[in-house]
Amino acid sequence: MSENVYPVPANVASHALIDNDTYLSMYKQSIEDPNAFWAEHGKRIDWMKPFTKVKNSSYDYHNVSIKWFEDGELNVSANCIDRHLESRGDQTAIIWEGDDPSDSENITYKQLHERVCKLANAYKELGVAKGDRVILYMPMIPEAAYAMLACARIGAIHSIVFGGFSPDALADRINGSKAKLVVTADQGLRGGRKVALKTNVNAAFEKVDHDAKILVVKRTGGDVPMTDGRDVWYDDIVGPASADCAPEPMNAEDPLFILYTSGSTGMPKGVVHSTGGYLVYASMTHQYVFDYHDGDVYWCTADVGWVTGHSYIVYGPLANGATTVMFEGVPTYPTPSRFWDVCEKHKVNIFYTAPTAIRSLMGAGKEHVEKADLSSLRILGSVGEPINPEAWKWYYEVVGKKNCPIVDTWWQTETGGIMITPLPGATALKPGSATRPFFGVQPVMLDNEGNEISETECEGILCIADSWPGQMRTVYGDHDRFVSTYFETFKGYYFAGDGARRDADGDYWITGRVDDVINVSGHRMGTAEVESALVAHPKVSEAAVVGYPHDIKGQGIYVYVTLMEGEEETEELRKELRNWVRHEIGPIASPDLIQFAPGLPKTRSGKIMRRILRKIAEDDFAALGDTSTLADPTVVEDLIDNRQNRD
Ligand code: 6R9
Repeated sequence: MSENVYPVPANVASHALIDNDTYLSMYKQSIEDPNAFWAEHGKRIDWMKPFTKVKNSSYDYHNVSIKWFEDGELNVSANCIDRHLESRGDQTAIIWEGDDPSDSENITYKQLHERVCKLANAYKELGVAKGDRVILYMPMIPEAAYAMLACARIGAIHSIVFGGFSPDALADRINGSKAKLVVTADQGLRGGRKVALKTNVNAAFEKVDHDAKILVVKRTGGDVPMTDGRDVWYDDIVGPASADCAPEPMNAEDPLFILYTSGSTGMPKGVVHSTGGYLVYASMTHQYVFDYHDGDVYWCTADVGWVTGHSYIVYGPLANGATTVMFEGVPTYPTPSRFWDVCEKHKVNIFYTAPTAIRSLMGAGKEHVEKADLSSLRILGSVGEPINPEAWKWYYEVVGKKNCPIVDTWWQTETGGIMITPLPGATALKPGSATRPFFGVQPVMLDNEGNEISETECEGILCIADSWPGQMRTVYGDHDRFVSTYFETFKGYYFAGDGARRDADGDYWITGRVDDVINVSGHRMGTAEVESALVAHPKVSEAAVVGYPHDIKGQGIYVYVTLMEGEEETEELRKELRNWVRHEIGPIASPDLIQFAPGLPKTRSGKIMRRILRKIAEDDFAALGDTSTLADPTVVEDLIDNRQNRD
């Protein structure tokens, strides 16, 4: 094992904010006396009314309640903008890098202030008030960040829907949150191709069940239909708006945003994040995990449609007065050198991306990396799925030239911020391990019966024993679902849905989901969602969806479908089903492999045995395990004979 441990590089250790002794003593205090620890660190942000209470949480299944800093008042946009104006008003807050390499813009904190205030006033003019919901369906342009911060400024709650989701998925979220306003662009631009955002919003509005307005940023100038009285061009209303807008004082526990995410059952849940605890946690993790120093240029390649974009493109970095890069394009356009060209162009010091991107760029060859001057890089980060050691080593050696630590950060939409991670100046690295908990985070390993495993070295289900400030507070409109999803399976713990291994040093290795959630290119998807889209097709009688190992995406989507009586199994129909799912959910849910299955393996009580389907999808049918409870064992032979993923 020892040859696979990478000590903290000396050049990083000598300047790092946190060394190992500091980590150990701060961690100890954060667990032994969370009230004292967070009372101190809660002051890292500005409060309009200081808090007097710190932690007030219960994981008791009958009474789950999570509150932090509950009597404090603050405003997130004031923390991300106003408080930096005096000291760094002319510093770049956002470096925007367009899809086209010749398109970029630096936005200072002063400019950010003016643009956010004007937009906040435009929101008010459109009838949006404190507590109202605003849906953002945006490309990666600076207006996406303005739109988030302007909501925070007036106390409106934003809910971002990733631009790759379909009109149906968008309509569900507009209706589910009863949003008053949708902010979008005429079209997005990714990899030289146009994304029909406004057209999708128009289609979604055919299903929207209440009155709402649409604010449209002109990005491409493409011809898009506008409806009088409902649709407004951004420049028409924001241009003349006043740049004076006082930030609304918000209670620490007021919701800042809702973000829909997939779970193992039913439709996506609206994860609700708070104002105070969330910002304290996002900003603190951003500073320490990335060892952020004043003046550093920091780039997180995520989309703002995912939680990573919320916490680590916008809220965490801006609360810290950082310079944050926002990238509109894709890693391979116009060439597979794009990421590295952008690092060179903006002299990026800290770079945070997903293993799926690393794997695909690794496949393109190291000459694309070596062309660029990457000497500015100091810290590398990974998020979204376990990083396989091969990709880790390539990232470390080819991109980081063996002197940039990789922080492999494990966390979730629900956790608001990073939970298990190395700290650059404190933690020895092991390729594939997220290593140790962040301050205030108490991971525990449980066996299948829910007993805590006391041995250090073990494998089990990863749960968290107590609350941390960034934790989600509820499922929007459905607190019971919050309780049953996260606190019922293992009473007294937050159940994350992941399995893990803990090694003899106490370092954590995340092994993947233990529920029916799959992770495709770092995007979370409930198999139930894809199944329900499939069975909505008139020719499908039954469907089962599982993940299978995929070289680039991490996991691919493997679909078993049973057709209605008399329907023919054709290539044509495969294509049709693939398009159907793209249309129902969005391109990210597009099935990779579709197997027609006259029968699915079921127990006598009618439950689909996914374990078997997973094995067949993995092309590992020699190890099917116990099949004695199958109602009809012959279906398995047919499934094996017709499997789609063979070597
Ligand atoms: C931030 C984010 C959460 C799920 C999570 C886990 C997987 C994320 C990981 C990781 C291993 C890492 N995951 N980071 N697995 N190592 N460093 O990705 O949020 O979209 O909600 O996904 O992603 O399975 O449970 P989200």
